[in-house]
Amino acid sequence: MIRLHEFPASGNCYKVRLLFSHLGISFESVPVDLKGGEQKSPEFLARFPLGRVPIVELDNGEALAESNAILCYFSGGTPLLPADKLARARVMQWLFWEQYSHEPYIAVLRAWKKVFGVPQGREAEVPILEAKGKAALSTMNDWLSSRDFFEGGYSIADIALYAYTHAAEEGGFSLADYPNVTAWLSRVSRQRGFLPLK
Ligand SMILES: N[C@@H](CCC(=O)N[C@@H](CS)C(=O)NCC(=O)O)C(=O)O
Repeated sequence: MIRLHEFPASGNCYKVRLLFSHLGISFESVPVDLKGGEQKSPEFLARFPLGRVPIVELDNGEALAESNAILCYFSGGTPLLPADKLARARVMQWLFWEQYSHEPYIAVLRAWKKVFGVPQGREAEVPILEAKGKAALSTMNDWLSSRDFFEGGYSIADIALYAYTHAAEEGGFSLADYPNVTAWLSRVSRQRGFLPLK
């Protein structure tokens, strides 16, 4: 049985649960106590050196970290990761963009405001993250003005971007300002196997 090491409130872990549910992949959930720092314990790091969740352990004992790499691994050979070279690269484009230009702002603000609190001494970063998160939502809104999904049909690009976008209001963003994004969120929530973050 595949084991998913995860933290329930994490959008990065939610991506993997969404994918597994869509594809009908069974797994065992292994909770990791992020608030207690379990992911940085010597025992955890000895097994999973990247020290973050999600991590999947495969049936053969191999482990894989990084949410979007996990999405790629399990979606290979399915319509969620197109076979066409350009379409596949465009899906990757959005996966990389999500990690560099979206998640570091929208997910971090949500984590600070909703889960862990703003770390002491980092309050001045909040307006910067807000501005960069809004820029990311605008980029998505523009791209979605002429498309139903990020690349062709429903793909892992949509799963990766859905995870933190749909929860952006928990980080203080107003999704009503991005109508193409809210319409897309609704389309994603109607896909097979959809399940809420919690
Ligand atoms: N780029 C990684 C980010 C993983 C990540 O930041 N995970 C968070 C939970 S959402 C975590 O484990 N945080 C604990 C820590 O950084 O010590 C991915 O997409 O999987």
